[in-house]
Amino acid sequence: MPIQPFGSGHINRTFKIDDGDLSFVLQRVNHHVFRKPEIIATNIRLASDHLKRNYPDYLFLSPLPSQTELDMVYDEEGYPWRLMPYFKNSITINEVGTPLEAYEAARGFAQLTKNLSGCDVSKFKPTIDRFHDLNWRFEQFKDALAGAKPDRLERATEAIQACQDFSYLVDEYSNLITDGFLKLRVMHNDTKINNILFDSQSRKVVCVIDLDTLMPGYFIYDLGDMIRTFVSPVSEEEQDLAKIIFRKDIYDALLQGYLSEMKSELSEKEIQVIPFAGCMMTYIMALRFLADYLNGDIYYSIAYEGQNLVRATNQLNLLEKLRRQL
Ligand code: GN1
Ligand code: MG
Repeated sequence: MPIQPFGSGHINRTFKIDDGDLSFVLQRVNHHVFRKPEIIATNIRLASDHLKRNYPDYLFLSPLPSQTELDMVYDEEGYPWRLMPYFKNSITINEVGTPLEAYEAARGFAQLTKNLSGCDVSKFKPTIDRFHDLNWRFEQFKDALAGAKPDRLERATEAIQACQDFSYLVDEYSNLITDGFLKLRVMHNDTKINNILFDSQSRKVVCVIDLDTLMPGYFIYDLGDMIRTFVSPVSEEEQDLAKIIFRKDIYDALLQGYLSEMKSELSEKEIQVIPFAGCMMTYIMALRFLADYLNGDIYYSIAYEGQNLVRATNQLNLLEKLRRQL
């Protein structure tokens, strides 16, 4: 049975299996990152039950049960594995090409949040604690700075300075959370463009994928990560900073698609913080990539030396451009 590496995730290991007419996606969950993988399974189960009851036609990607009816099977090293269906004629993209793609993808993520709005959010547990808590990520960045080797500090001087210059966003975030008007919802929490499956012909959304971080959160996390990954024509891997631009038509289409599902769910005050969402999520990724570079690349997988610094620099450049526009 042919098995080959698949996808572009930074954390789990993913394979595609072809078995005659049928294909599957096999995934080894990184239990160093997801310390309690069973929480992933429970959250997905809760969401899936709710969706089956209330939106039977909605396509939600649950793992296939094992022979013993388990969602995940552990290997001798303690890694959980799971199997998912692979949809023929479906594709993922790493950059948004057209406003229609932005509209469709944003609508897809928004529909998930909307369809889950009737769930009891208190039953969902965090699969990673304080995942998008900007205060926490800034603390981790400071710890990484304190423990970094001199050569890495030296190479990252500019990026470190930029991260410090943008730290007023941490205060804005804290104030927002303290104000308490952001509603806690069940969010996807990893809404980058390549976590949407498109039909290769119609370019309509088939379903959202990568549900590891389906857990309580605020809408700014999902909308912000879409802004972060949709508006620029190049991905977070791009080294040529001149290619990073803010595409207003894509931004507008993204918001239209998102609000076509979520407008009725959001309060006036929530709508007002939409521009902050994109900046906050871009900043959090800059901090996370830079902290990982300073820590010696222990979290995100890298293909070449210095890749996490490249990613951080890319995100800081995007952040500057977002700040000018939003
Ligand atoms: C990680 O592994 P992947 O590519 O699904 C990360 C996300 C980041 C993303 C940046 C659990 O996602 O938070 O936005 O990289 N996931 C985790 O590409 O840390
Ligand atoms: Mg992910």
